[in-house]
Amino acid sequence: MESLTSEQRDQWSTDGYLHLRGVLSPDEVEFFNQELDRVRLLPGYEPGKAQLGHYEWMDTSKSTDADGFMDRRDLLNYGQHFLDLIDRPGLFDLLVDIMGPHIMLSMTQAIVRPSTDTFPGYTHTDGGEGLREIRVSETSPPLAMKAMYLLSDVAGEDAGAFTVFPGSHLRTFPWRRDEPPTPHSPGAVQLPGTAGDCYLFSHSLWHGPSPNYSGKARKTLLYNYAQMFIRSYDHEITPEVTGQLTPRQRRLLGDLGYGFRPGSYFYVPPDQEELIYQDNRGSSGWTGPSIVDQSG
Ligand SMILES: O=C(O)CCC(=O)C(=O)O
Repeated sequence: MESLTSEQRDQWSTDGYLHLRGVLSPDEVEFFNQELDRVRLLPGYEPGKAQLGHYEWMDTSKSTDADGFMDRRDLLNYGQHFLDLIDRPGLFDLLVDIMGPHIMLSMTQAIVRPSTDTFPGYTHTDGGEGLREIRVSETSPPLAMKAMYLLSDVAGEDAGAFTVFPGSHLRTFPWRRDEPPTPHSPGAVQLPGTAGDCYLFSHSLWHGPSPNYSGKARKTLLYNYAQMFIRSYDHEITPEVTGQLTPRQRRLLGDLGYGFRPGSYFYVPPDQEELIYQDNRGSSGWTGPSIVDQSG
């Protein structure tokens, strides 16, 4: 399997994120952009009137504006190509190099951030207030992290950039509920990017979208991973998707190879490392080039 270069390892440890360039090919970027336009018209989990961070099953068939806001969860049933991204060759190797092999997929999400002057951006850690207070050391694998695939070019200030506070995953961050940090608070870095790039970042890193005044929507796909004992925030594997998954993908979705028993996930199954480290290239249908060219 591929592993981080020493430069990438240093950046991950110090900054809490990596910017990988050209992970998706231009054809794949176009394809996934069209997929997001298609998925938007299908019912699915979207934010509604539920508590912050909770999603409701919505009939979205009337939301035809392809550049309007979308925050869709549970992508795996929308097609094989969403399954294939679970352990994208090349990228997944780096993820395992960062997290170790005892992991599972914890969430999938597609976000469209429209150009608008009504959204000021949003800055947070993932995993909520709990994980915000837990900062593993720079020599430890993270408890949880995200791969965020950029499907749009992002250039300039306040164009919907992924915005980070480098190193904030390691230190006490001065946040107040009544005056939360913003994409313009001291230390914020708006990351420009090209469609096809992927950002890897720790859940403990303060981050979020900048406002988007660019005149065009910014689209992304997000795949989250967690140490297996943390488990998934999404649904269990559904009958529709199980048949199309490789053994490694099944394991990443929480199939331990036996029926659940109290204590399952406490220890990983004995074949965990064998499954995670195996090269699935042939079986996932992947035919593209291997990545990775990373720069800060
Ligand atoms: O939309 C973005 O730029 C960031 C998304 C985000 O903050 C998240 O996935 O936690």
